[in-house]
Amino acid sequence: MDFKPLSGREFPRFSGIKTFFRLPHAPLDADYDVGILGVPFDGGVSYRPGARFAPSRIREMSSLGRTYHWSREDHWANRLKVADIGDVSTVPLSIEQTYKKIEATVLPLVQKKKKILSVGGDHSTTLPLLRSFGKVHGPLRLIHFDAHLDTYPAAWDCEYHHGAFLRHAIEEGLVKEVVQFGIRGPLVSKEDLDFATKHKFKIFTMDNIRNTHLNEVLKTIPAFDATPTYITFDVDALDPAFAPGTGTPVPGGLTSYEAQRILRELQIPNFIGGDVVEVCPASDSSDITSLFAMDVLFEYLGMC
Ligand SMILES: [Mn+2]
Repeated sequence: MDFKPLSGREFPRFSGIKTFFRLPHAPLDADYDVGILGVPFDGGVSYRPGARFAPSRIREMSSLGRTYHWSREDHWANRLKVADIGDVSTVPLSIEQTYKKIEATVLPLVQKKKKILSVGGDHSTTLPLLRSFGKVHGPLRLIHFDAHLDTYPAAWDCEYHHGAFLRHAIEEGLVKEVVQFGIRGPLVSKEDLDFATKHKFKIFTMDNIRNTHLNEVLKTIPAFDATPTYITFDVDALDPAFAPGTGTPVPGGLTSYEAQRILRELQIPNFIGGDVVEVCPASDSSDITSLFAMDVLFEYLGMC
């Protein structure tokens, strides 16, 4: 297997069987460096369902993906063996069973030192991914793009949902350091911030990002050391004008360009994996949210 994307100059980008970035679909045990994995599960959402359909739509839109990163001067397809490793088997009626299946699939890959980029699914799916990475590399640094803190308590007596993955990841000792981008109100109450304050999150709120010129904000991103680092990107970090296809939209978010600039600025010596979550194709317009999710994956490939 050559792990090269199908060339758009030989086979037009609307042709071919859809895989992430037109890469070969490889079995889990194939000899790739980076596996792109679909996680089609949305049983953890509190508002609009539909993220279970995101991996297939993002495969479709990633036909437009390219292989050379201009600002990083990096051609990932020449440097890495990357494959579409298919979808995790999920259980649409059970978050607990789905968590077990995600971890059973991903943990052995992480143990073999594979980098895994996952395509959700709702944000509840990040917890079993962090369990897999945290057990091998942890405790981790987490870079988290989101409108929401995702440190919330149980809802409807359900401990696990898409607004609680980060609280669990910290309580379980998987994550020791958090840097967030795109966070904004309104909150349910002032106490919503207590968990983030207690655990010393570094938060770039929307006000922090917009109060000065973007170039000045980028200079304040910390220089990261070699702590194993995972990035999770909830597309609701973007303003709904740029990412309407999402489960819990919040006005006043990042533009797609601001998000690209922040991602391009990140210098991560030990990037171990990442995910992009909460794309809801049924609420999207012209697939712009799926297209952006493809772009996040592209940025991750430049960091691998
Ligand atoms: Mn989230």
